[in-house]
Amino acid sequence: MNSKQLIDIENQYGAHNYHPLDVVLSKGEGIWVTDLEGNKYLDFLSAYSSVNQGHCHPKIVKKMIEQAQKLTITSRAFRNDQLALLCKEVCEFTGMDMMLPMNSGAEAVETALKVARKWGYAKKGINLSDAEIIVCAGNFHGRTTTIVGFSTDELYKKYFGPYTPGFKIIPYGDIDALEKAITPNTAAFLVEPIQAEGGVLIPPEGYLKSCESVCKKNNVLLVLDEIQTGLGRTGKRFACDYENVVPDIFIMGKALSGGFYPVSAVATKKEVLGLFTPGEHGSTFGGNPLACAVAREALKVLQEEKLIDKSAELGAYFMDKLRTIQSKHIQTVRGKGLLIGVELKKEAGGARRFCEALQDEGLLCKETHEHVIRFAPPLVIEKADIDWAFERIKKVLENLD
Ligand code: IF1
Repeated sequence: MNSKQLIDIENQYGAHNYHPLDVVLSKGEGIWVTDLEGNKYLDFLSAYSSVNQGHCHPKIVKKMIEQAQKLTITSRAFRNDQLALLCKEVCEFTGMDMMLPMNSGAEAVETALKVARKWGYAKKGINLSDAEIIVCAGNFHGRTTTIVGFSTDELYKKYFGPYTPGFKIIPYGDIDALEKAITPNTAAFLVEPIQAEGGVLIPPEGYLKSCESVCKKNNVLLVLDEIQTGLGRTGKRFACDYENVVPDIFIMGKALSGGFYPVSAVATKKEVLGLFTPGEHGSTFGGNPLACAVAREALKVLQEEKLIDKSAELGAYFMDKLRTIQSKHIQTVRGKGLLIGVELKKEAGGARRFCEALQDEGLLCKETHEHVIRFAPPLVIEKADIDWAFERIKKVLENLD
């Protein structure tokens, strides 16, 4: 079947909850993906930063096949020989004491919210059912009914209420707002170090550090959603490393499995995750041996191939180049590591048509928040690939009316 036929079938039988570019991919290798007709594209989205290690990384492929032939799932009713080592390795990587594995990012966020509430009651002494969690305007933490309830984007939440109570929304990047919003009932502050979906929004310098000290001073847990910004994407292990911030709760997902399989995790100091008792939380697939083996290898690849340093180096190189483009459409270029947003002026008519033009040039990008083109290639990209892509990006931004 060709792409056109598959698109028609998908449009007929699949729910229309996305508006994808009309390209049907059937192969991936490193930074490259290929469509059914054999056209090759440089992947500048990395499945929203899930394939930092590159598509179909051979070491992760090998590990996944080996594990799939041995044991895939036990459920947590029994132990398996991969879980313990993933727990240990994630704790070593994050500097935390305990971790809890889940599958999707949203599930890990839900896990963090649950354990933060329990901490509020068990440790902080908040009266049962009074715990509050502070979040930021413009947030993106996933699609579950609780999480969309504290979104500020009508598209994500409007028709999906009634919403879970107990959340307070403050402006992003505003430390005074955080101080003012905290009450004796505040258990936690949940925040993204960079709002990727919000348009690659970087808060003022020192913001996270101030959040850390305000949370400490008020006995409030600092919960960082590093699902997209973590694991090297921004040129550090986690984006909070730029300010030497240590959160109480790390949430990670996406590239934790190298994009092979949904694997997410919450990692904390012992006094937080140590509060869960048997039966209070869980997941059929969370912590299964296939997922754990894949995640262990994905973490190993990230470190062995020094992908975090590469992201910092090549990200800076790429951003400097992007800033030399003379285009009437560009408002600003911003980012950290290989998470880069090119914000277009309102008059440019939206980023979508630029993404479509880039597709014709062999680059797959996805607009975010209407006016921002996001560039987030797999971290295995080389300088020569960036140079190749840059010429095409420059051409599109300079030549499109
Ligand atoms: C979609 C966005 C990216 C995330 C952060 C939690 C989650 C995500 C910081 C939930 C997920 C995704 C999911 C995907 C599109 C995407 C996205 F544009 F919508 F915001 F990446 F930028 N925290 N992000 O970025 O993780 O449950 O999906 O595993 O929902 O369409 P998940």
